[in-house]
Amino acid sequence: MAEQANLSSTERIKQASDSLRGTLKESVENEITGNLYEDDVALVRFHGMYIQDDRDRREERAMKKLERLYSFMIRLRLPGGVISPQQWIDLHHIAGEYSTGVLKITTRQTIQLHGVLKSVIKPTLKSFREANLTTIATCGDINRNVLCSSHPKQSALHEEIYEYAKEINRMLLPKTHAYYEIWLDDEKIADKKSEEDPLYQDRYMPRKFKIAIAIPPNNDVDVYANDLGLVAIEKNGKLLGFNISIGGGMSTTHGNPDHYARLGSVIGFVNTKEKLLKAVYEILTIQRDYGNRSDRKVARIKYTVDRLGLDWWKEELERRTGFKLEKERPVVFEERRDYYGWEQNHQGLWYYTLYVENGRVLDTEKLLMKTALLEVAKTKKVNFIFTCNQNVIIGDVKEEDKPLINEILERYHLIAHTDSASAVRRNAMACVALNTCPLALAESQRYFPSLLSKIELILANHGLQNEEIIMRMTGCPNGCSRPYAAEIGFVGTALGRYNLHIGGDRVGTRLNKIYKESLDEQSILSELDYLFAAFASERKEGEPFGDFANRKYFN
Ligand code: SRM
Ligand code: SF4
Repeated sequence: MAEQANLSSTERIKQASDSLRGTLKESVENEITGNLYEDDVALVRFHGMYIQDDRDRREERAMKKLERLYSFMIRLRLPGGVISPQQWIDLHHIAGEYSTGVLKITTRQTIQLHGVLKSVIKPTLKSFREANLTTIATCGDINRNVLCSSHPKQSALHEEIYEYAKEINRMLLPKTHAYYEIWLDDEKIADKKSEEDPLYQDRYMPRKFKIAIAIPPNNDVDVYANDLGLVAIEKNGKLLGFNISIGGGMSTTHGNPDHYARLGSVIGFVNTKEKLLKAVYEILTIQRDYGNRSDRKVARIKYTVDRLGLDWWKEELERRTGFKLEKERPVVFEERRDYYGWEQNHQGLWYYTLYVENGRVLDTEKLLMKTALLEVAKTKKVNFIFTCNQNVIIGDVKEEDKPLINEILERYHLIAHTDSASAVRRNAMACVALNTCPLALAESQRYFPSLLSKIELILANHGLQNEEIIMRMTGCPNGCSRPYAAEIGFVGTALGRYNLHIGGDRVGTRLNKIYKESLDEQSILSELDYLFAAFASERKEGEPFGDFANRKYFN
């Protein structure tokens, strides 16, 4: 078992928290500050929230001797990223009433609201409950939102696999009633026994835990970037089972090779639902028992996997489940993207994938995206599916309803907006970073669009404007837009400076490497100019940029 001495302070906070209650009730009622008591900052995450402050206003507030402008980011739990039209309508209004109003689609297929003041957390969460939505355990040391391939076009199995995502999600929820008591004013449950949590016990996981299910040939969920990845294996439309991978994770630390990004290692295959659920559960218990609880920087499963070895993991898993994993089945991923525009699925239903720049659904002078999507939702003839590329699919549209939905999308120029986005822009992602993320070293979502405009010109100069190169940016090395799994990654090191990574493959099965460090914009553009010139003249027939870069610069 993991060393129990030198527990990190977070471990002690969790253990002493009375099943994640801590002093959250008092913290929230304290009107003197917009912040929480220190220990509650860690605990509130288990309830789906982060305390943040407006970093753009720090200096001004400090000059006026005011405390930072605190507010909360709140994240929904939506396995597979699906919501109903009524839930969209509710979400639209909740966001408008209690947050900045922006519906932020995340890289893990869900929605975040920003700027929620402490005084309105409870009304926000109560409104979510009325909308049958929850934020439970979307953050914290626990299993997060379970991702599921969002493309109905790909497979008749999609619905079946989506049910797996929901079931895994349910199985790994915490047992505590704290959420209901603190935020929703439910009665305190007298029977403490009902809160006993054999999985999470009193200290939960050593660190966050992430699961994704991919349906080949599309790896839109970036399955190997997850602590636990499941790849559905089918034959002639029939589900045979799942390959299981462990040990994926993106975060690094600048200048510290002990903190690294890693893709998941495939450890085997299971052929029944019962075995799958058992294996998933026990992988969590192994990580719970052996993950590092002293140093949070090396507490993710990727480090436990490398420390103990894959053979040890397989044996331990076999011991806990009582069965052996079968040999993994061959898998071919051919792409990792969203299918923009209209697509029809095997049942004849229609799906419109809308391009949403960096996942931000809002109204601007140029584009009333939020208003348009509200009108779409009000037809009640669609469902919404969020993708892991920060887009939204307007889905399950019947043939006879398609003209109505299409007319709204046309009228609000959303079709033109999607069609006119360049090949690189459609494949690009940036994390949130400034002004809300406390960990940001550089800009990301506020800057990437303008950098992309300059990159588009360089690509066009080399005749590469139609290349679907996957580019991702983050404002720090934590990797929230999975930049290390991109063909080109920009990782913030300081304001206006980024490490340039190249050489990841198109489908998310090879990480990129650092090519140049801490470049400013001018240097980024001239390096890319040089790289694209070489790519245009030296690439092999059909070779994607990432493969070319890996072959030329790292082999
Ligand atoms: Fe992330 C922390 C935003 C996906 C790795 N991430 C944060 C925080 C909460 C900052 C903080 O700890 O205070 C960011 C909030 C910014 C804000 O203002 O909203 C944040 N992460 C995001 C989102 C919203 C980025 C986005 O633009 O979509 C994504 C929300 C996903 C979700 O719905 O749950 C998001 N974060 C990811 C991913 C991608 C993924 O999971 O596929 C990663 C890399 C994969 C991984 O986990 O290894 C990721 N976020 C991190 C880390 C590094 C974890 C580590 O192993 O060290 C942190 C920092 C931490 O946990 O200490 C972090
Ligand atoms: Fe914040 Fe860093 Fe994540 Fe970007 S990658 S949202 S800057 S933690």
